[in-house]
Amino acid sequence: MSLASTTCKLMMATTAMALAASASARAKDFDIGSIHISQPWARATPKGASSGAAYMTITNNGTTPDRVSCVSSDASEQCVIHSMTTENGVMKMRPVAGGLEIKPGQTVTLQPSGLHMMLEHLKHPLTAGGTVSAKLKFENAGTIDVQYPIAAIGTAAPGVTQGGGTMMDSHSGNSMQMNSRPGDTMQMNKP
Ligand SMILES: [Cu+2]
Repeated sequence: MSLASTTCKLMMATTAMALAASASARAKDFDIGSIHISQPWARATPKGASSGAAYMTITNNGTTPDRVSCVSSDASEQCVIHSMTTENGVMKMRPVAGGLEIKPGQTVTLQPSGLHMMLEHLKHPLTAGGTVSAKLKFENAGTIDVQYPIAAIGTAAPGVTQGGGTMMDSHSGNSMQMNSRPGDTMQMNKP
């Protein structure tokens, strides 16, 4: 767990930018049954990282709750949906037991510092410009393969045009909600 959590801390570095960026959806959307998946993306991993993360927005347009879990990924030996919480100023993540519930009419967003798909035991680094494929299983809607375009390590969100802007390189850690206490793990925000 320690290796994975280190990766998560690194990923949180750009949370503020991810939230601030209006991500234009260049990624392909996916539909299965009454489930709609938009903005799938993954973050490139630094050399030697044992795990990476992927994100997306899931909407349940149906009338019954559904539960999603990650079955497998082509880039890692394991794929698990994690939740992330703050306990005493320290971020902790744990597997979402029994699948992530999406209620009728609900939209759930997996994003840095929140719910995410953890790609554990990477077979190879996640390289910017590439794609990760993962198999998701919805209890009701069924199973679907989703492609996650890989954004650069310092990137906030997919499809955000660089346009010469360098906001993604800034480390405005103070704008992170959970980065309130000096010395806590959130200070480790430089990849
Ligand atoms: Cu995780």
